Amino acid sequence: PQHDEGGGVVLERAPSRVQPPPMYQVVMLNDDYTPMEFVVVVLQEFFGKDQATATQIMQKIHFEGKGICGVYSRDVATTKAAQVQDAARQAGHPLQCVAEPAG
Ligand code: TYC
Repeated sequence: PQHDEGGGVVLERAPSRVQPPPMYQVVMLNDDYTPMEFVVVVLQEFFGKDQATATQIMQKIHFEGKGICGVYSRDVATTKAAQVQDAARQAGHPLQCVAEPAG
């Protein structure tokens, strides 16, 4: 609080020292064995994509080798990558999913 000429109190906001958390992208890698339909379902169930968007992302991964499924805080990104790999192993697929610093 600072006092102005008239003796009143002027409240000024201090510059915020709070920084947004560093973001991590969840990247899925292509392979020759995981069914396309499994990848589309994963993108819907774990990353909240609609069917059309999930299909586009799956095709990008299939043709370009990898693709970004979503961008999150580090905790959320690493958890999602682990959950996807768990689901893939349970289903017997070699799908690889990793979290890495975004940007
Ligand atoms: N290449 C796989 C196939 O032809 C499909 C696929 C897409 C696999 C994306 C993994 O992250 C992936 N069945």
